[in-house]
Amino acid sequence: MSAAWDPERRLPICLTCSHGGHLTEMLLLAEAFAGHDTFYFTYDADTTRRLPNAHLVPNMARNPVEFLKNLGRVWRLFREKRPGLVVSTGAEIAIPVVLVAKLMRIPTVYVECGAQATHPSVTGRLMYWLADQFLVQWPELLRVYGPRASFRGSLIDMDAPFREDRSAERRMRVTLVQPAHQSGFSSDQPPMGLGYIASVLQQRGCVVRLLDANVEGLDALDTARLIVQQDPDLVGITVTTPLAPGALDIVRAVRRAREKPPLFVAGGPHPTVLPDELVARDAFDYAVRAEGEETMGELVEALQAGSSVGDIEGLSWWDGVTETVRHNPARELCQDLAALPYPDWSLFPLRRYSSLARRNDFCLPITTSRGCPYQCTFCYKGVYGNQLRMREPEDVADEWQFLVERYGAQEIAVLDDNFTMWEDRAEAICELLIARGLDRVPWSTTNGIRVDHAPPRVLELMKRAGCYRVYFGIESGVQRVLDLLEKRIDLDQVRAAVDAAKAAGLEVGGYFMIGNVGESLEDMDATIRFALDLDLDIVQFTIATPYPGTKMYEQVVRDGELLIDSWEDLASYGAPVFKMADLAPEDVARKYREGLRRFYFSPRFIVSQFRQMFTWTGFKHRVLGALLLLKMTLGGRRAPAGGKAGEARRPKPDRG
Ligand code: B12
Ligand code: SF4
Repeated sequence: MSAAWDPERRLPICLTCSHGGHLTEMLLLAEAFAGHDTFYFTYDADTTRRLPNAHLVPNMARNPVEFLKNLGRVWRLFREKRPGLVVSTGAEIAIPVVLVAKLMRIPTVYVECGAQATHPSVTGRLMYWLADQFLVQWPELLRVYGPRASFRGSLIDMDAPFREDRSAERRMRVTLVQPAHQSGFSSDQPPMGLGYIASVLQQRGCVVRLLDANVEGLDALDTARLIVQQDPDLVGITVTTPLAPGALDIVRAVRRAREKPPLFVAGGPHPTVLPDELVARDAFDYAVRAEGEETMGELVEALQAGSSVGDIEGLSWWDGVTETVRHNPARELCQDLAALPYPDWSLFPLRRYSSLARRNDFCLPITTSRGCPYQCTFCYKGVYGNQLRMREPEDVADEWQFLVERYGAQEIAVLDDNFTMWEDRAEAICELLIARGLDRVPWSTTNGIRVDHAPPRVLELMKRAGCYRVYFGIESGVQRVLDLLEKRIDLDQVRAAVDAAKAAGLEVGGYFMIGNVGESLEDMDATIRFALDLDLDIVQFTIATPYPGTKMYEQVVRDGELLIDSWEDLASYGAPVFKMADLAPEDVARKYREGLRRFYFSPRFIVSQFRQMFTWTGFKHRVLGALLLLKMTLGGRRAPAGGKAGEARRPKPDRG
């Protein structure tokens, strides 16, 4: 650091970045220099426009005229502001800034937190040469980065090594992957489980990359090709049941391509319920069962130390000596959710996600609790269990604020199974959102809340705190079916909750299932009528689907017939996947389409959409939604030819 530097003295400081690719770092820098008068010099872009005190200039890439103009702009700016320090992250934009700073004898610091640490570009090298200090990690930042700090980069200035420098160490390279859905329809949302795992790995010194094959539209072979190119030491794949065949395809393709393949770890619902399906000599080396943070952390520590994995709770692994799958004892549920790091969204292609169920495309998720004490027969709860664990309101509001301020999230999706279960806590969270001005950012409870935990005062406060829509898990309009599903709600509670939410000014969405175990044709009709009679803005009908590990799955395997050829078929929204007693698959498919058609093609719904067409996202979502509905209601997917339940339990063999 320059001799003139005194952190106690209040200084004007110029922070420079290019298009906001370094936005996270720039905001962290501002935080690190809190107490000084910081201002930004950046390119004019969507991301940078949100920065406070920003001087926005046109992009000068390959434009010498703009380069010269920027020299003039910086000169005038610095004459006016007289900065005591210039700190830059982006290389190209920093060149005129640092040149002028040199002329004006202002100390300059170059902070590079990305790949340039190991592979500096030409402009990066020029910056190292120009700047007084060439830091890719900055001691000041330790305070705001927390434990991640010492791993985010390394010191380039070898003559004055920073004592936390880890650049010489061999760090484990990890690629985290979400496979693409190979069939069915699903909206694109960032996989939060991988976000948590990424943060845990970075805390342990790993270099983490993320590949969301789903949002990038990559099939198994292309995903494998990219993994081979990245050449990681370890690949972690998130696996729900329908993703299991695709995940295995990826692993086997990488294994075929590499003489010395990386280690493969599966995590998520499917490895939790059926680890034996994934762990094998030619497949995954490890399966992390249930919550993954602690287990994965201990696994990479053991791998880095070369020690045994035999004691790591929650882990299943391939034992090459006995050629068997070993299952270590289960791990206790995490009791201190506040101790978990926030998911690292900076690794995700955030601008690529989009969901028709949101108002804004740039929406980030949050979970404020884990677990659920209910036992609905269709719901898989192997990951988070029956014990409800709630985060403190302050902790929730802190992460919420972080998502809005650091990433610029335009909407928040609450993914909890039970956001309002403790009503006082939900109210306290809402109060904090209002107090911190976060009520300006719209949010919704996308995974549904229970109708028996939706009193008017909570709903009203949610609305005031920025919530625009609640979804309720209603499932059926027939009490007998609700009882069979062990939902533990009644139809009066449904009506009361929907009315209360509408009265609070919220949009209301209802989740319904058609073709449940024990349901008759009349029951399905009654459910559709019930859904139409409620004052709902959105409905989602799904065909009841038994996932392994649920009571419904046991019922179907015991008393009926699964009609699937592969686990992939369980991602279908349009085709029945089981046959049972009087429940004919053709009737279920017909009623499913009828429900959608009668709700979405009703004049009331169509008229209600007009006022939402006046924004670009609103218009786009409605056009895409209409196309999707046409596909689902007119075509639908034909029911699979069917195989025996026993055969269907195994995923398809590798398709090469
Ligand atoms: C949000 C959500 C979605 C979103 C986004 C999914 C996504 N890409 O992340 C959408 C709407 C797209 C969706 C779609 C589907 N979903 Co969904 N979804 C959820 C929900 C509500 C929250 C998921 C979440 O983010 N949780 C928070 C994160 C932190 O938890 P997590 O992902 O489980 O991750 C933890 C562990 O599993 C583990 N882990 C996860 N991945 C990895 C990877 C590694 C390497 C390691 C070590 C550990 C690890 O560590 C994480 C931290 O503890 C859950 C219910 C729930 N309570 O979890 C259902 C749930 C995951 N969905 C489910 C289902 C069935 C589906 C669909 C099949 C529905 C359909 N008919 O198409 C599709 C399949 C989509 C897919 N990617 O495979 C089931 C899964 C059952 C099963 N056996 O697979 C669940 C559990 C609902 C339920 N209770 O039955 N879903
Ligand atoms: S459906 Fe909802 S209430 Fe029922 S067990 Fe699952 S998370 Fe709990």
